Amino acid sequence: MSKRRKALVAATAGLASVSLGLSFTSVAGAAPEAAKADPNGLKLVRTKTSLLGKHFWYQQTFKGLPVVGGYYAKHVAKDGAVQVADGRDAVPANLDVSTTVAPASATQTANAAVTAQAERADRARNAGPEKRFAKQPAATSGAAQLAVIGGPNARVVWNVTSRSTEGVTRSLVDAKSGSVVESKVISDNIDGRGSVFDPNPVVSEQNEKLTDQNDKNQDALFLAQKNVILRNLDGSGKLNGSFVNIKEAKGGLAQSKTNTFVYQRANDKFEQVMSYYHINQTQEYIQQLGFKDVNNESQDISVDTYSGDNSFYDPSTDMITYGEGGVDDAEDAEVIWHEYGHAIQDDVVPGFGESEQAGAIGEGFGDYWAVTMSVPVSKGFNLPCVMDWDATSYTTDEPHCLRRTDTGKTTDDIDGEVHDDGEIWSNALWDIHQALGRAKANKVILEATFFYDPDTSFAAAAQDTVQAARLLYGKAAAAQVTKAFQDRKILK
Ligand SMILES: [Ca+2]
Ligand SMILES: [Ca+2]
Ligand SMILES: [Ca+2]
Ligand SMILES: [Ca+2]
Ligand SMILES: [Zn+2]
Repeated sequence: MSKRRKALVAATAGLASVSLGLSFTSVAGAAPEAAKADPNGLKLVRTKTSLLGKHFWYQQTFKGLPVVGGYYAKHVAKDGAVQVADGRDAVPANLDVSTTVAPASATQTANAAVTAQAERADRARNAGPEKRFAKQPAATSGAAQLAVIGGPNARVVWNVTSRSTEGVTRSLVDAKSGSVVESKVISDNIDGRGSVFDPNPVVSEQNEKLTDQNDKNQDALFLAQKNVILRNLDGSGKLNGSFVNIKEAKGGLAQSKTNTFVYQRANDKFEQVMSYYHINQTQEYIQQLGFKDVNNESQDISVDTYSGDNSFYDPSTDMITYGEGGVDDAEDAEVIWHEYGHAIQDDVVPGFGESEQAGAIGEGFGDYWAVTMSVPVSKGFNLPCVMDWDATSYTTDEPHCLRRTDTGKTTDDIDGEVHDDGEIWSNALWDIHQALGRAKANKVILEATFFYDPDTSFAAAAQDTVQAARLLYGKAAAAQVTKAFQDRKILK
C-alpha cells in the first residue's frame, strides 16, 4: 500500500479540528455508534480490534463520491484515549462533480493505456530469441467507478481497475476531459516469468507422435513451450506464492532473484514451474467463479520426488506429490489438475473418499477437473482425453489417454476399482459441462461438493448436484443435470 503524509494527532477531548477547508467535528470519546455517524463526508469502511484498542477507518467522500486515497482513522484505546490519523485531501467546496465522459469510454481509454504499458514492459523483457513466444497483453476490467481527486489539481475521475499481464492496475480517467490522470499497478504480489507446456505438448501441438525419449530436450517439445507470467509469487525468489508452495523437489528448489523461471523440459525445475503455474491458474479460476474458500491456501507440492509412474495427494500431510516415471507427471498439466482435484475435495469435505463410490467420485472429479481446465487452452483437441502426454509412455492406441470422460459407462459397469468407476462419474460431469456451459457447470459441481458426505454414494452426490443446480440456476438446469445422471444410471 502506498501512503502519503499521515498526520497523527493525539486527542483526548474531542477531535482536533482539521485545517483543510473542511469542518469536522465529533463527539468526545466517541462511542462506536457515534463513530458511524457520517455528517461530514467520512464513511466508516472498517472497524478493527487489536490488543490495545479499536481502530475506525473512514473513507473521505465529497458529495457522496470517494476521494481517491483520502482516509481518516481513529484509534480508540481501551481507556478511551483517541488518536487520529488524518489523510484527507482538500477538495474545493465548489468542485463540479458532473461528468461529460461516459463510463464505457473511460474504461476503454484506461484499458488502452494499461495494454500499452504492458506491451512496453513485455518488449523490454523479450529482447532475446524468445520473442517469438511473446503474447500480446490485453487488459480486462470491471465497471468504472466515479471518484474525486483532491489537492491542487482536484477533479472528478472515473476509477477503472484493469487486469493485465502486469497485474492489477488502477487507472484514473478525467471524467470531463477523458485523459488518463494516473495508471498504476496496485497488486501486491510479485509476477515472475516462466515457460510451460499448456496443457501438454500432445494437445498444444496436436501431435500424437511425440515421445518422452527419457526426458530428453527435443526441438518439437521446445516449440511446445510457451512463456507465461507466474502470478501471486511471494517475492522470495522461490516458487512459493498465495496458492502454491513448491516445497520439495528432486535436484533442489528452483530459485531466481529476478523471479525468472525459464527451463527446458530435461531440467527437473521445468516440472516445478509447471506445477506452480497450472495450480495458480486453477485457483484463480475457482476464485473468478466466486468461490473464496475452495483450497484457498498455498498448496504444498513435492515435484519429481517419486520414481514410479504415479502421482498422489496425501491428505495426512495435505501434500501433492508428482512422480517422474515415464513422462514426468508434472509435464502434463492434466496430471497436475487431477491431483489438485483431490486437494479440492479434501479441503471442502474433510476425510472425503471413505466409501468406494466416494473414492470413484474423487477420481472422476479429478479427471473431469483436468478436462475442464484444459478446455480454454486445447482448441477443442480431443477434449475428453485425460493426460494425453503422460499417457504416451504407457498406451499405444491413439489418441493416447489414461482415461476418458466420454466412455459411455453406466453403473452397470461398476467393477469396484475407483479409477475405472470414476469414468462413470466424470462422464456425467462432462455431460453437465456440455449442457450448462463451463462456468455454470463448474459452479454447480463445486457448490455441490460442499454438501457431500465423506462416504457418499453416486446417487447421493448426484442429488446434491441436482439440488445445487436448482438453487443456483433453476428448474431447467436441474432437469439437465438430472438427465446427465440418469444417462449414467446413477439417478432414476
Ligand atoms: Ca522433465
Ligand atoms: Ca490443501
Ligand atoms: Ca508419468
Ligand atoms: Ca486432454
Ligand atoms: Zn486420483
